[in-house]
Formats: sequence, C-alpha cells, structure tokens
Amino acid sequence: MQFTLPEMAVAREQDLKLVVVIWNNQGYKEIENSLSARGVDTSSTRIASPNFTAIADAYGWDYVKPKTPAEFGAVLERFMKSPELLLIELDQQVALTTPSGQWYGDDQA
Ligand SMILES: Cc1ncc(C[n+]2csc(CCOP(=O)(O)OP(=O)(O)O)c2C)c(N)n1
Repeated sequence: MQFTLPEMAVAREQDLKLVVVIWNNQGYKEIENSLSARGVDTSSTRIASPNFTAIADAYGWDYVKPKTPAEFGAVLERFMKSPELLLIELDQQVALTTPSGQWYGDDQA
C-alpha cells in the first residue's frame, strides 16, 4: 500500500471511483517466503503497519476494516451499488485459515 500513495492522491484529484483492498499480512510476505525458501534471514520483511485510517483520511478516501468474510462481502456489494473512493483493510486472519507459503502443502515461494 505504501508504494501506492501517489495514486491515492491522483484518484481523489480526478474524482475516480475505486476500491483498493489491503491484504494485511504484517509484512512483505512474498519476499519473506522467497528468502526463507533460500535459508536467508527474513527479519527485514516484517514491518509495522501504518495507521491506514489516517492514510485514507489524508487522501480523502473512505476506509473500512471488515471483521468477517461476510462483512467484507457486504462492503464490496455496497461499493458496487454506490462507488466511491474506498480503502478496505482486510486482516489476513479474517480471510485465511492457512498462512501464505503453506497453501500448497510443501510449497516453496
Ligand atoms: C516502488 C517499489 N518498491 C519496492 C518494490 C519491491 N517489492 C516487490 S514485492 C515487495 C513486497 C510486497 O509486499 P506487500 O505489498 O505487503 O505484498 P505481500 O507480498 O505481503 O502480499 C517489494 C518491496 C516494488 N515492487 N515497488
């Protein structure tokens, strides 16, 4: 998300209607999986989340953090009926029972 802040500003300037979903896994998971598959230290890939509410507010977007998959679905349906600039933060634990990197059994990233 933090690589995308300029686009948030442009979307507001251009009065676009967009939904962006943050899949919050508390880190750079793709890179962590790739490093750990090669036995490299992964501590640099675990980052603290910023306050996404404040980020949305700063760029004039609405923000919502669903607590269940059903709530996530309802938020998306609401967006389809009434598009706006909407940032959705979805905690990985809300949507997944199996962590990234273990979706295919003995998979390596
Ligand atoms: C502007 C920019 N800086 C650095 C990178 C290198 N990069 C590729 S993937 C990645 C981590 C992505 O983490 P995240 O967006 O949280 O997705 P995840 O893998 O956790 O699903 C980084 C830093 C990039 N693609 N673009």
